[in-house]
Amino acid sequence: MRFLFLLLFSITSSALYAQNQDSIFVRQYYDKFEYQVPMRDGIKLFTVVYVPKDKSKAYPVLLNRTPYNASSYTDWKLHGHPSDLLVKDGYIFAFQDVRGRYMSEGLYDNMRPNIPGNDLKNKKAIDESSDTWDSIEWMIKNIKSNNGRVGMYGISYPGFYSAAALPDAHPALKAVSPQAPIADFFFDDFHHMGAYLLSYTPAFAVFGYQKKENTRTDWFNTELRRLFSLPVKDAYDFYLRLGPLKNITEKYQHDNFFWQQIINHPNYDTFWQRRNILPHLQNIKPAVMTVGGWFDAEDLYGPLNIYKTIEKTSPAAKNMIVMGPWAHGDWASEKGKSIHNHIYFGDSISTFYQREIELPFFAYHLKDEGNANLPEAYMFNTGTKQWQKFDAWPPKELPSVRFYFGENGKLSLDKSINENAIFSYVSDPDKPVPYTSEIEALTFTPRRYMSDDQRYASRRPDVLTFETDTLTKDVTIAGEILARLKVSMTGTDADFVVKLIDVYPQYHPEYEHNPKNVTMGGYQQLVRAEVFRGRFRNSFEKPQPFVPGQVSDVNVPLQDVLHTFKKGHRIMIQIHSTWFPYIDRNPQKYVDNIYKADEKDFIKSTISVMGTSVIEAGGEKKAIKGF
Ligand code: PG9
Repeated sequence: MRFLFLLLFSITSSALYAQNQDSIFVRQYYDKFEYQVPMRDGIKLFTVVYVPKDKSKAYPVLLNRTPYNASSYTDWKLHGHPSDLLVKDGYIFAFQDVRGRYMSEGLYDNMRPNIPGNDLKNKKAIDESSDTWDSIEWMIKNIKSNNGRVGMYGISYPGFYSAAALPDAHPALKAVSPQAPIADFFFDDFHHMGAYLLSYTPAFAVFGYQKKENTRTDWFNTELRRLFSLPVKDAYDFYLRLGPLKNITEKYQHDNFFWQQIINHPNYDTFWQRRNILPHLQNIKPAVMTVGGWFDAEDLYGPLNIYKTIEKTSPAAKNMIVMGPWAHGDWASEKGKSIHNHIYFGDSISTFYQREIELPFFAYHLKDEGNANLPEAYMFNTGTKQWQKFDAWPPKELPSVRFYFGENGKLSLDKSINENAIFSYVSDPDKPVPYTSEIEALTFTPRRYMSDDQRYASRRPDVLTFETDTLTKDVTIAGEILARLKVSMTGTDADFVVKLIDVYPQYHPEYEHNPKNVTMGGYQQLVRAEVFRGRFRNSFEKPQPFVPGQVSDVNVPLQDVLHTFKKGHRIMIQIHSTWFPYIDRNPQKYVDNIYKADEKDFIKSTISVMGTSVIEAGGEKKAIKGF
């Protein structure tokens, strides 16, 4: 029987899926049900449930809560979840439209604030945790052949809903895997360190309108997807001609409730603070496996900080992290060769993760199968292209590195070169530094740039570029990175983009998997980049202008890395003040609200970075003010 099962699975699993139809395998081995599950306040949440036909045993429930239409999960390939290995292993799969989305009742709220506690009597105190608690309680009682245990998983926004189930979790919730989870929209997705992600603007159509009735199809597909409907092939040109953000409000988003919230809360005020899930991740009981991609342009802050927060608040929790050489959600689908942009990392890395990491995690915690002998941190080194296991992240045993800037673009490791040096550039918002080496159209979200070639930027006069001599031995950076910049300017506001780059030797061979035939000799691979909106240098809640000519501290935290710069390569640091159209342009003249700035507020500014600046890379960074 099992052989037949396997044979059939291998045949059917490669079968072409009829769009929006259950796969042949699912129809063969699962029964499908649809429910409207009642919440404590009477609102009903639409839940699609697949139950194995084999009734000889009980199964755990694997729940995925989503704003992306549970009805469309029937083809099993939206977000690539669940993996075929989990489907073959046998679970009760539940997909639920969160409150206010598609077939579920109620109103939608982005990153709905968590209300601490779980007061079953207070019918008004609802949040994503209480909706999950009520859903689990109902499923355990009403879905036949469940074994009384529930797991959760989800990528991106569904990753947030998994994490949002952790505070005051239902006792049957035993294993949760937030994957590329959003933690806080002021640091994930729509903003990075306070700067608005202009490249996200089309995405507001999906999150800024309430549906009028329960529906299985997108209600924002009509006149609401205004930007999406434009024939724009060059987003840099389109957004530059569009001008200040206030023109987006007037032309495209005047009736979008989420856009109005964004532009009316330009600082990290209680509107955003209440939507941050991190402070609520206390006293966590379920096992947690957070998953992320080192090249995830959407949610990198989320997975790293959800893992670290639980590590600090719940030392007794089984809490682990997996970070692979992936863009957003890539681990859920297998393309054979694992390639990001032009860089080849190996074969079948997603399958390895699904088979050796995700499957054992759920089998152990939900079925008492196997031993889930998984490390605390299962991390892929993007330089050696090998998996590494750590018993802590960031690792304590690896030395950290300090970078200092010198004359003639010199970058030195661990010793200051010239503290009196001053490095200046003219930042012109009318000629912003592109964020990518290629022409990109309008996107739902940008993805490719995270390992992109930086030669287009290093040859610009408004990009400070520092580079080590050729390395005589491997240099590994494992952990957090903090750029402690000392800066001055002629303007009164500025953004700072800091990039860590792996410079390949001239003789580097071409990769066989390089469809665009990019010259890899001398390639400047982006390892990590981050922007910091300088007005928030002392506080994200209370921004401050700069005083022209006065030296100020701007501490720019870059997200973690695990990367070995190989002998024969060089290490490069770039610093600049525009990154377009990935982020909006800082007018560089301080205004209270950049979303309402006028054309006349945009000025050139001569920006200077002092030789006393230093970049600390690897290990754990000391906490900095404002965080
Ligand atoms: N975190 C991703 C996202 C959220 C909102 C807008 C655009 C992208 C995601 O859920 O895919």
